[in-house]
Amino acid sequence: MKTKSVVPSFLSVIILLQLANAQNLSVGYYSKSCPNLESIVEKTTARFVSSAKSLAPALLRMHFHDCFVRGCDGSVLINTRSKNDPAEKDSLPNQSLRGFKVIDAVKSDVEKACRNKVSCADILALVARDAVKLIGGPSWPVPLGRKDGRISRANESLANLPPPFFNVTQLIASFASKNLTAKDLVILSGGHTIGISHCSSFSSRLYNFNGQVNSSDPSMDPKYVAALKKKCPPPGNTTNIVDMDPGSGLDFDTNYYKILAQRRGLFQSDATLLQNSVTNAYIQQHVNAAAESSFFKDFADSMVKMGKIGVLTGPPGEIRKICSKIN
Ligand code: HEM
Ligand SMILES: *[C@@H]1O[C@H](CO)[C@@H](O)[C@H](O)[C@H]1NC(C)=O
Ligand SMILES: *[C@@H]1O[C@H](CO)[C@@H](O)[C@H](O)[C@H]1NC(C)=O
Ligand SMILES: *[C@@H]1O[C@H](CO)[C@@H](O)[C@H](O)[C@H]1NC(C)=O
Ligand SMILES: *[C@@H]1O[C@H](CO)[C@@H](O)[C@H](O)[C@H]1NC(C)=O
Ligand SMILES: *[C@@H]1O[C@H](CO)[C@@H](O)[C@H](O)[C@H]1NC(C)=O
Ligand SMILES: *[C@@H]1O[C@H](CO)[C@@H](O)[C@H](O)[C@H]1NC(C)=O
Ligand SMILES: CC(=O)N[C@H]1CO[C@H](CO)[C@@H](O)[C@@H]1O
Repeated sequence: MKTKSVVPSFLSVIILLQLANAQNLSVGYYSKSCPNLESIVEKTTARFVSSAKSLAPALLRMHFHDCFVRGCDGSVLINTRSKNDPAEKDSLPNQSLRGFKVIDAVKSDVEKACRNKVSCADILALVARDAVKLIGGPSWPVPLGRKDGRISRANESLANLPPPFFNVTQLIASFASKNLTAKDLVILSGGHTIGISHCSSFSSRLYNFNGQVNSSDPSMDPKYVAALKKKCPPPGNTTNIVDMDPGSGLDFDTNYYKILAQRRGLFQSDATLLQNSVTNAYIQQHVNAAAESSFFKDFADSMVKMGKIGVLTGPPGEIRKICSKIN
């Protein structure tokens, strides 16, 4: 009797421990296997960002796209191997991703110091943190221990990444599906305080809004509509770009919330954050530069949460040798 009941519960304890372990990342994960990892990553990232600051936003966005599609498993970095099975990189939302060469350079420097030890998914999480810090944002300890995935599918990007025309209800649902809250949504959207957008990502708000000739989105300040029309001539110019946070697009600050409150958010997904009580309250509390330290702390916490989405900590995950190719 006794042994019979002990054996299954002993087994289930082991299974439970393995499940718990699968969720487990830790800040000191490479302290023995690659003790200088973080200084190597920071040095190489800084070399790129100091000569082209605009890479910083691109690297932050890349980590977001990685985490929302199949979890933070480096799948965004993989190149397409066959035309009838395109990788995430070749999906519509990813066509504007930039900075893959930075990840390749960091990986190559890390490999020189510690061969086959550090995953590309972890490198991307560290690079995103360093990029934000290098342009005046917060820094935070990054829990590590992710393994790299072996699958990357273009159609999963479209299905998992929220598009710029989503309303707040749709955005909250999208974030909830990744275990992130409405508060995480408004905090992480604060990433739009840096970087650029192509006109094509928002020109539907400027011209023929909702199919009505010559109408624009009434939720956007008409003066801002006029200014954007000058930069984005019709029809759907796909080459022109604008700063998402004009005048402060390379400074990580609270200006994003200030422009949202002025009805100058660039995407519908930004503007719509005024329409929900939780997200609106956060915006109103952060319109002033004085709220910067509160935003910085929140951003760090939400980035750590985002960095834990669907991570692989064991098989079938691997340590990729080259970030753009599965082993
Ligand atoms: C809430 C849902 C989100 C939507 C709908 C969204 C949408 C977009 C779009 C359409 C662009 C412009 C792409 C282009 O036309 O070049 C963009 C850029 C950007 N996004 Fe988001 N985004 C979201 C959340 C996030 C999050 C969570 C982060 C990071 C924490 C982020 C960081 C960025 C950055 C830094 C850029 C600028 C990239 C560059 O300069 O190359 N976004 N986003
Ligand atoms: C997660 O890792 C940390 C540090 O390595 C360890 O202290 C903790 O017990 C682990 N937790 C689980 C659930 O494995
Ligand atoms: C996505 O593409 C793969 C092949 O690349 C296919 O097997 C799968 O059914 C597709 N999924 C959806 C939702 O279209
Ligand atoms: C958001 O969009 C969905 C789907 O189009 C719609 O059902 C819902 O009513 C919209 N919510 C708001 C607040 O506009
Ligand atoms: C739309 O606006 C353009 C530019 O202002 C103008 O030339 C055109 O006549 C307008 N079309 C209609 C149908 O109002
Ligand atoms: C977009 O507009 C710019 C001028 O504002 C022009 O130089 C460029 O050729 C246009 N591109 C396309 C694809 O229309
Ligand atoms: C969300 O949390 C649940 C419960 O902890 C977990 O089973 C699920 O895998 C998580 N989802 C993601 C995308 O991380
Ligand atoms: C289809 C397509 O344009 N894919 C692009 C995705 O993004 C990478 C990096 O910018 C490009 O190299 C691909 O050509």
